[in-house]
Amino acid sequence: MGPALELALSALSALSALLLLLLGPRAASALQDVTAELFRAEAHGVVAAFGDFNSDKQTDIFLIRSRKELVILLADVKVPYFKPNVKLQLGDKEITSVMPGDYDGDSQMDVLLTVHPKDLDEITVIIFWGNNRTLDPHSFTELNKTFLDEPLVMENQTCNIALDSAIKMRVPHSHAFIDLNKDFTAGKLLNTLYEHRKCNRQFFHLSVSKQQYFYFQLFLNVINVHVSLQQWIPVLTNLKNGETIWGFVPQDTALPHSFPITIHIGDYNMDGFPDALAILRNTSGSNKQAFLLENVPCNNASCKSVGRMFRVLWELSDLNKIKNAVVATFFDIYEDGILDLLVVSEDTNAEFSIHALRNNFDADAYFVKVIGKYPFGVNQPGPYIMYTTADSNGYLKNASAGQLSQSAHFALQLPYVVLGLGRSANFLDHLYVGIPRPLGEKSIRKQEWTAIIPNSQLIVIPYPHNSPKSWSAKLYLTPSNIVLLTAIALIGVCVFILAIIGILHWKEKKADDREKRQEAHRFHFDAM
Ligand SMILES: [Ca+2]
Ligand SMILES: [Ca+2]
Ligand SMILES: [Ca+2]
Ligand SMILES: [Ca+2]
Repeated sequence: MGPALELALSALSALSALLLLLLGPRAASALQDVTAELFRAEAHGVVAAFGDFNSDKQTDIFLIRSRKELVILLADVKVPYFKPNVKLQLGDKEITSVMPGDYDGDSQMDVLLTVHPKDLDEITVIIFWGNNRTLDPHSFTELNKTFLDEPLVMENQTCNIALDSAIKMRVPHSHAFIDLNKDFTAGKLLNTLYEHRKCNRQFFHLSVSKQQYFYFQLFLNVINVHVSLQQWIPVLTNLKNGETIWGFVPQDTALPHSFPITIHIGDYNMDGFPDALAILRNTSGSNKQAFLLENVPCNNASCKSVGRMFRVLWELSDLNKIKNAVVATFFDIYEDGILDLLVVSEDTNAEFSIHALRNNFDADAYFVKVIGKYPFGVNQPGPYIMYTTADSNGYLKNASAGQLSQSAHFALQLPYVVLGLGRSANFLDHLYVGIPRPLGEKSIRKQEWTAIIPNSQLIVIPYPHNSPKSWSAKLYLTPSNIVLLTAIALIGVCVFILAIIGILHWKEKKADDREKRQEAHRFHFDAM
């Protein structure tokens, strides 16, 4: 019996070591280049927008190629994960931006393009109408008007100050359609050149100088319900890496093809604090590169009042390899709730390449992915999502975000919201979703769901709009890697223990048999 037990114990410890190896922090690089697996030969062009074009619940990618062609890469379950579907050529007009959405309310995704006609300093707008989950190159509407800047896509509202030509707007603008005053109702945040007060609660203005522009973009994306619009707070001050000093890319206002937004926001490590991806420029050279900015506790006087700041992760070799990056944004590759990275670089011939980097940071943290959309709907600007829950120490924790608050100038916002939950695997106590309400309507359009399972995907259908009580929600579970590994390990342990029990049982039986035989023998002997 002794040796068998010893054997079992040593095998168990070997197994637990193997488990630790499986479940413990992975030593591999934090980012993994998966460009070929995703795109094969299609990894060229500028990533211009995201949206589920064919309503199969998988987010598709909208590209601009050679400045004049729109290509939609549809997400697929087989390698390569993105395959070209729609291709549209626009003659001698250059495409400056792509805004997918349903512009006629037939639940088919349409595509709004801003285009830059030859010999003109302004832009025009063309909408291609979606039909049967594809685009007909002959079915489009061209607006009979030219604009100085790109439009902001939002819900229909009565107060359309954005279209009031008497008000001077910044060009390029960074207007947004987002809730700023905790009433779950997206309002318009416009950045004007001068102060204006015209509309009521649905309108906020902010006049920004050129220097504040970058901060403004950042601020808009990380905005939460407690923010005040009173002052600017530096959250990133150290841009020195050894001897090299990096800086933000100066804003290029020349239309077409400028990428004025150089910061995109996403919680890559799911700790509940939004991180950022930024394009920085080597101030002594000419290289532009994408850097991941981690949201960490503040450690200097300048950010004390907000308690948080950004720290640049300088040493990410897969990001550092991409030279002359022009756009870097978050995107959920494999739709598993973990935000990955897409980077666009420009070569010396002004050709653009796409790089896909899978996020392998072993954060051991949880998330909730929420999509607010109308039945059979498409990209929906305006929903506001917030959770409150208790963290593992019992402290109240909350996070919130607006869905599709910006659309112009390669805002590249995702058609859903991913909120990090940190390391606590508890159920979410409360999850609130609100949608914009018309001016004059008193009651807030907001609904609450309780006890949401972490690592799940929630599709909220706020319909009918004016009756939040009847809104429905569908919950999809996305088993994360760690859950899967735990399950495999558990089953392995069970099988192993069963085998040991079997062996021990068999040995015991054998010993019993021997004892019986000996006894029988003794009995015979005694009888003699
Ligand atoms: Ca799709
Ligand atoms: Ca439509
Ligand atoms: Ca974070
Ligand atoms: Ca992912």
